[in-house]
Amino acid sequence: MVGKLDEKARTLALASLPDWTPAGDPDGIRRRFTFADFNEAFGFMTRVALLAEKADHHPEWSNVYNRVDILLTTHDAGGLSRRDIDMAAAIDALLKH
Ligand code: H2B
Repeated sequence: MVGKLDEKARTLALASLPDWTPAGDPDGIRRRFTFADFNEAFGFMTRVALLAEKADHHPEWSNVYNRVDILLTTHDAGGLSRRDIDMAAAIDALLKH
């Protein structure tokens, strides 16, 4: 079982993820992704889904045409945990190649 990040770890982790914004309710981080069209957006979602299954850590998300909104929070911990930070970094890495 993974725990919520304490204040110091949280600040440090957020500094390493400049494209993600703290979200209040539920406690987590969010990022909006915009693509050329639905096909690109859904392809991205497919790759995130594979990551999520592998990590057993699943996003709260929505998609409207070319836009994907992702919120990462850890249900088991009731807030932001290391698992969210790792998942955010892995999602960011998908876009670098
Ligand atoms: N995803 C997220 N975002 N938070 C969790 O706490 C979580 C999860 N827990 N995916 C996992 C699945 C857990 O329910 C299973 C049983 O491992």
